Amino acid sequence: MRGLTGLLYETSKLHPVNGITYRGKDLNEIIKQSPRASGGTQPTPEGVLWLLLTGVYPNQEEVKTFQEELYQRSHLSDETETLIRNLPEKMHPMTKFSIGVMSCQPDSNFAKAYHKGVPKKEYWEHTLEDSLDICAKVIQLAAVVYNSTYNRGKQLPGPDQDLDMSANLVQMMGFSDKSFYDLMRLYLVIHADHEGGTVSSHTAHCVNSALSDPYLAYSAAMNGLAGPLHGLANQESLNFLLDFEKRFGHIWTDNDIANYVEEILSESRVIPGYGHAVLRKTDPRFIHLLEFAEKNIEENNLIRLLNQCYTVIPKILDKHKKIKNPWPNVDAGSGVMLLHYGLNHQDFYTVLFGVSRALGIMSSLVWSRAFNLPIERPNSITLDLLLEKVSSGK
Ligand code: CMX
Repeated sequence: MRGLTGLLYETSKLHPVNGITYRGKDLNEIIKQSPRASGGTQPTPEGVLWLLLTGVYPNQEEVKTFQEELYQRSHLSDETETLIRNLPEKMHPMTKFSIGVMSCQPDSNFAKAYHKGVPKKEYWEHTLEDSLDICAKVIQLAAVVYNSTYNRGKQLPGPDQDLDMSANLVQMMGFSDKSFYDLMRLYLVIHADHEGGTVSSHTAHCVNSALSDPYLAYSAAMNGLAGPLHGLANQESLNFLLDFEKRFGHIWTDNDIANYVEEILSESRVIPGYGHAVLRKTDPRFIHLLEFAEKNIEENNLIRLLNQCYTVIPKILDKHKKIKNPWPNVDAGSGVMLLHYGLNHQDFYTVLFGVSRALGIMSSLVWSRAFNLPIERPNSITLDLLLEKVSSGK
């Protein structure tokens, strides 16, 4: 279905060269114009959620009230916390996260309203309630998943209502560097949405089109995001760099990178963090991360390697004609930044992607219900019928 337009998706649009726009605004503009947290250098996810939902930027007063509102909605039940804490330690954090979302589903406002028989034209209001709850709760869910997996037994701060979502998440996971708050703000803002055809957004759209409530839709989306060709690529990309570092240490050449890449390609494996189904140029989100690193992170071997890979790898991939986009996507760089601040559990990275993607997916579901979009049901065909059609030329 590559290139086939078949979805109405209100909140964002991806341009093959210029990258993503949220409500018609590109990331450069959003990063400049969206309200900042006090003392921070980056826009807050709360402001971007407002933008995705309404199409306009909130002012400082509105974003403050919205932050308070989301804080009030962020509480997790004891049952959910206990359930996550009791999941097997070895279970992947994305699986725990998805289960955590499902365990909140009995609180779905939409499901209750539907079973009471509210009229169709009110569906969007109940979807909005659930969507705001989910965007608020994922911060706490992510922190509980992280702490119950990697910080067992440690006393850590609870949520602080004076902090924005990003700072709260970082603090609840046991980090206190203010520059990490800013990285998390940038991270949550740039991963929030990538139009409707991504595996995660499309899955949510499809599941919700059956009037499954937003919890069911979002959890399903997270199971798609957990795939290595989609959101898991961020952990794979860091592993790719760390494996290189293990082999070559801190002294390496462009040729070493080229040989390493060719070796992976010869085993029919992909180079994580490179390529894209729609983008045909470097992902602007990757550039934003590099710019953040340039301003805030002292150069180290991994940053040097990341930058040099950006010079060497596209030239190699470009020689493999089947690869339509040799340029890096957002997942190529995010792991190096997170590692710099001490977040060294790669398995957790996709959960952060999922937290961010809640903002776009949830805003979009509200609009899908407001537009009263129908159940999604494309046609399919069997191989025999397909062969028949091809041979008859019809
Ligand atoms: N390394 C090696 N081969 C690659 C490649 C890469 N980075 N990118 C594409 N290819 C290959 C594909 O596997 C495909 O090979 P086959 O025909 O043998 O199956 C061929 O090139 C054509 O693919 P394409 O049309 O260029 O790309 P697709 O739209 O099929 O796939 C994507 C897009 C992202 C899945 C692919 O580029 C990829 O696997 N990249 C690495 C994983 C990654 O970074 N994913 C994250 C994407 C962003 C996100 O969703 O988070």
